[in-house]
Amino acid sequence: MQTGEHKPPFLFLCYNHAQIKVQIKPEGIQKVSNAVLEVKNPYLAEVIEKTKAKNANEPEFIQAMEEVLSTIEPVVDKHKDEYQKNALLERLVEPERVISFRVPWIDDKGQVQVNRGYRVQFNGSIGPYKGGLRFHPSVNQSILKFLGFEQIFKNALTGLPIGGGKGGSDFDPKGKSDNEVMRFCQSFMNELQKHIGQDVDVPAGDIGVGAREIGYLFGQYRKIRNVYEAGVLTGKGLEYGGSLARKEATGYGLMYFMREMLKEHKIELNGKTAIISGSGNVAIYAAEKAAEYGIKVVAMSDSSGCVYDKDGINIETVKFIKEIERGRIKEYVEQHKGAEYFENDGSVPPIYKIKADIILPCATQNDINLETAKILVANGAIAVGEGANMPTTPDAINYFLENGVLFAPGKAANAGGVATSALEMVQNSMRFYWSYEEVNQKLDIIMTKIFARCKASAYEYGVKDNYVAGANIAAFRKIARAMKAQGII
Ligand code: NDP
Ligand code: 2IT
Repeated sequence: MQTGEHKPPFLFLCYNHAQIKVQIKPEGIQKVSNAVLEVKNPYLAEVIEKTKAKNANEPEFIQAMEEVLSTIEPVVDKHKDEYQKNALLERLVEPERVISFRVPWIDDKGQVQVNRGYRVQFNGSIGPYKGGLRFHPSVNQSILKFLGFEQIFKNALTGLPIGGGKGGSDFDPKGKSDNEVMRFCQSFMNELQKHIGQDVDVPAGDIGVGAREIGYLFGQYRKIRNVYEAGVLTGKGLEYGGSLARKEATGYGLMYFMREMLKEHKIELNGKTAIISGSGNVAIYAAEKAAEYGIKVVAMSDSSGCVYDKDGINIETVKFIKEIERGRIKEYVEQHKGAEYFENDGSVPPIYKIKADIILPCATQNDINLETAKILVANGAIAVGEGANMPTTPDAINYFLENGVLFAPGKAANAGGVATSALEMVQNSMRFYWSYEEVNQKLDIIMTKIFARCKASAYEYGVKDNYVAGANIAAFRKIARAMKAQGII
């Protein structure tokens, strides 16, 4: 990997609006081992093949499973007989429980609507199932199984006692009134409450689920169960059991991880440029912390398009549009006349054609494919930090690693959100609150340690600087030990 400040020479302009320059490959960058590797261990190869066959209609789950399993081969090599005898990998890829249920609700016109709700309780070996709820029309079992699977490893990396789970619905909160959202959340909780509890399973937010939805869900849980069990959900409002700094935690945590990773490679954050896909909870607070570190965030997006502001995105404007008005990112240009808006056209999202040093995908899965990765590398990207879950396809990750781009995998880099959720649970159990500074400092320490774990495991297993493998190995070793200790269950 490179040492010293990264100052690549630039060749030519290639994108009309954004002064994009193509970079000559800097000296000193060496090839890093790939993220998704060809597996030689026969037991591991067999588990991967059988899992693919058994879940053939779940492409996102297969993608997440294959990435993890292919990178833990050196650990499996060491423990092959033990894992095989106990079917440890076969048990790891099978959720402990998948719950799917009907969610009927009445819209503002009096019409009954029906959505499908889910909770995937994937692995509870190191603590109560923990993970967000996603409300988005694309939600299906494959997506929630990939998210639940990722969550097992992410939660293990935090060092806190939380197992892995995920849930959600194909309900689309966009364009719905507050009352419709409330009625949906109440109906969703009517069923979900049978399966959760502060020591059982603790949901939180994700795409489409923020403070408003958590409030309605918590209210219905309290009404049905007649108990003030604050720790049953996280991401709550500050008035009723929420934690200071939870809202900021995923985005800030991402930047703490990036700070550590770039420091390791002797690269200054100050003075760099960044693009951040998405403009939701994770993107907004990643942008805020990036600006604090002296990084100029030049573009942000939503699912319709992106805004480019060469002077740096004004994050207060984005917060107002997104958090207060629930509007679209294109409204940004009405308030910042120098800024430009580019609509998606179905090919490479326009945000990824804008030149920047640091790339922070904070929207959704499989946002950056190989074609996009090639553009980003050609435009001189130094580092990618996944604020979203699995925003980069495996071939794109490999391309980044092969081209010396530092890569921070989501399950490590975006773990600050769930880690702070666990800190919210701690405060709920104590019936006491920490100050903003206390929570934020704990978050910083947790993210710093996560980076150290990824680095140490990558080094120990001969894949130095490959933090994808490092994160998977560090997390897997802990989960494997916990599963083994608890017998065949
Ligand atoms: P929000 O709902 O707050 O924001 C989501 C953002 O991503 C919006 O800008 C949205 O645009 C965009 N987006 C969503 N779906 C798509 C899509 N299919 N194509 C393009 N853009 C899309 O969610 P979060 O910020 O909470 O979550 C963002 C990512 O971070 C997700 O991958 C989530 O799993 C992950 N994450 C979240 C954590 C948290 O604490 N919230 C913790 C760790 C990871 P639009 O409004 O147009 O839909
Ligand atoms: O993907 C994630 O880690 C989250 N959406 C946060 C989960 C949580 O329980 O806070």
